[in-house]
Amino acid sequence: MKKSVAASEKPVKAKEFDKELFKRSVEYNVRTLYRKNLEEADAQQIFQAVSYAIKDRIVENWMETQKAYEKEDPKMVYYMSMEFLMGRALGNNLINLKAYKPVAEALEELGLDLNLIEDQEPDAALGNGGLGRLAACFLDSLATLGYPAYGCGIRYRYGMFKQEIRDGYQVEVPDNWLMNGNPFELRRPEYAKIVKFGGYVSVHTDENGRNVFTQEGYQSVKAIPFDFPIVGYGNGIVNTLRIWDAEPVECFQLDSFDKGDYQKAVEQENLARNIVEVLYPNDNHYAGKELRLKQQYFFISASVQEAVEKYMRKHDDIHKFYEKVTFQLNDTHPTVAIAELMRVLMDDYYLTWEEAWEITTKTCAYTNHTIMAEALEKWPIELFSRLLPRIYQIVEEINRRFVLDIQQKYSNVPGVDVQEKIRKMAIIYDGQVKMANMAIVSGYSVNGVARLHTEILEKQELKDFYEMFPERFNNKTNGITQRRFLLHANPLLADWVTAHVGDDWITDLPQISRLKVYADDKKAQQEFMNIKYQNKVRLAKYILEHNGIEVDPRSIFDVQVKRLHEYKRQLLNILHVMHLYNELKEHPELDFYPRTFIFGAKAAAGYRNAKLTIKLINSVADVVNNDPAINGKIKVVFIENYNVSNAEIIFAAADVSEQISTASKEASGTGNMKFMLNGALTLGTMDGANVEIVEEVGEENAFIFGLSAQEVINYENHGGYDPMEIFNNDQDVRKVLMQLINGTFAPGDPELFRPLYNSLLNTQCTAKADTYFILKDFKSYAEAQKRVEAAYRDEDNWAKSAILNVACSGKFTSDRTIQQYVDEIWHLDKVVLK
Ligand code: CRA
Repeated sequence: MKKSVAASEKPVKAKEFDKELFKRSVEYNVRTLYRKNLEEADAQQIFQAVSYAIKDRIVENWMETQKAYEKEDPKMVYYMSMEFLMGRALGNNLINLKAYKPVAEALEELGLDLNLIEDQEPDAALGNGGLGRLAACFLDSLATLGYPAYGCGIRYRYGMFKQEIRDGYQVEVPDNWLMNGNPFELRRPEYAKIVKFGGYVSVHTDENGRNVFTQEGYQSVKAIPFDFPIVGYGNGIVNTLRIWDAEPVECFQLDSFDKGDYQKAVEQENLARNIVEVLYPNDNHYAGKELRLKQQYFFISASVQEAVEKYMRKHDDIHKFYEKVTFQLNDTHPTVAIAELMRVLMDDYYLTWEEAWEITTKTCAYTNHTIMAEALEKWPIELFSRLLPRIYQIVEEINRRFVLDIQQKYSNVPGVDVQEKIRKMAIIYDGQVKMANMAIVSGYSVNGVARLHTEILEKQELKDFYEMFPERFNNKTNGITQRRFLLHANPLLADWVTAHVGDDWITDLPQISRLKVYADDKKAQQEFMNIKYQNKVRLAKYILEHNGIEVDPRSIFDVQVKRLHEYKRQLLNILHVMHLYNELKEHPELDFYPRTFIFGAKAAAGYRNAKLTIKLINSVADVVNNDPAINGKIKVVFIENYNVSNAEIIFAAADVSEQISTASKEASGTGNMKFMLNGALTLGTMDGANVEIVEEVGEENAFIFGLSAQEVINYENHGGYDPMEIFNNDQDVRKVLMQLINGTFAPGDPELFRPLYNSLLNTQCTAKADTYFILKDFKSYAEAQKRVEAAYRDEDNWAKSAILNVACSGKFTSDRTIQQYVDEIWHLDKVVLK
């Protein structure tokens, strides 16, 4: 259902770029901001001056877009997310304004290099990994497709930590990304909101006989929004990412209850200071910290209040809120929005429970991003009710009614154990508030992020809910924006694609399939391989500058970049590198195609095995890279501080894309799609979106190995498998495992890697071993790697497969994902600027 609410169907052309005006404005900005001329200004100052000049242009479009929204009054999506991993803004804004090349030229005329200027910008790293980057890609697609949208999040003072590698270990360094100010953001104090924590709820009956609930004795924080422009590609649309900062409410202006309570005033000030201080650096893992729940309620309460106020500025009937607004909850982190919306509707607008429930359940939709048990958010009742007393009352009532529904539905059904249903499905159970259950019960849509993932949700993880509400469940396979990950990240390939099939792919990625006819063309193959080579040279230069390691761009670049997590099995990769090294040492005559194994990964600060895996990779690198006996045939590189901006360089240079998670564990993956778009071949398990990637490109153009998701699940349901059997029978596995504990890679401290060894074998049998099936999949992985090598030797055929990967990547644009969200969940109106 696509509606267009504007008169003109033709998208406006991006305004002509006025080079001279732009140059003057850069010079002017340097002068007024820093009292300097261009020659005197340093690189950071020039970055600021250029960014402000670009922002001037964006602001024009921003105002026009918001005016159009105001006039057309379309339905809006509020994409609520604890994370937006935006990366750098300048280059992306230029790309989407279609001004990248002219600006680069104008700067060159001023004696400036746009690439170097872009490097001055710190990444906006307000996210951990896939989930946060997905949110950023979605914003790009929403603006490009012309859908009215707000991103709602937190303006963390410190984003994802910077990773330094010292002596092979990860060291976390604070990411003070706002140090030099942020030229693109806009502070909007006029939209500030008050958010209340703690205290208690008092009830009294008003003159109309209504029960009125008020929170008393609370602490409050002032939420101040900062707006970021989200520029659509070439269509003049600019949407808004609104992230909230916290400030103390007017100092020592306490309400009557608090009067004179100095202690409380100080606490309030501290609360404001702490609440947005830092992003929790966990990916796919729930830590259960009180401050985290405060963060969640803080930005949700502010966003929900604003959404309702904004709606009421234009409409008079709150009952129809859901006709103009939808909330998409990015995982369970923003789920408290459900109870907050109920609270606002009942306590501020005096709706009955039934009225508020009708509106809320038609407004909220939930995306599930993982089946990993340790990621499930469950808050202790004690903490939840102490921090959010009114919200807790509402959650209790949602739960009470839902439990009644379960009883009603299943009491007379033969063979159904109602108590068991309640145990699994209740929102409050066992002293805990279960956020996923609340999100499913209180919304109109539940979606997974790849077909396999959604199937597992329906058939296993959320089976009971699927049985009760089958119509709510749906799949939305993730996607990525080709504007950032091809047009900006890989200009050589982008130009080559455009030269062959035109530039429609920029906003219509499936058009890229027209490249297929060139897959067998020798000239095209050579051009493609030449571009890949140049991108490998660019990455090699980065590695030399940042890691001091020399790598050969003629070797196979075999890349695994993503968060460090046991289920993603970087350990499998490095164990296999150890195995190859052993083979080369034993058979120096072996005809071995040179290979560069590239890793990049941040580990959560408290994740022991993940951090030790980083140390192992670096230790193996030390030995292998410096062993003259293997003649440089294997190089191992750990790229420090993997982030969005260096990712762009890395994807462009990859030959092999390692997507080797234990099947069933990676909900989708999105890095896999970025590699494919840049012509790397997938070496992976049948997990997450890999399944759909292989379906698009054909199994002959990928390297698939390992247990299937169903096989993994079967083992898990029967208590796991016995890795000891493999250890006893497979010489290769046995050898690399022994090397973990005999000091081969840690001569001074042979016990260093014992915890990794134990995680795989656990000879004491006190805990389950190898829960990620690393040894089980080792052989099949090693064989797949042999196929990779053989395939790479046939250069023409490799080029053909690589081109086909690019050509078949059309499905994986986030434009497609967003269009499906719009058609099947949100039902938004497209706005076209006149
Ligand atoms: N860690 C999944 O693990 C998925 C992204 C985005 C993740 C990835 O496979 O691509 O979400 N899950 O959908 C998650 O964050 C809380 O769960 C991720 O980024």
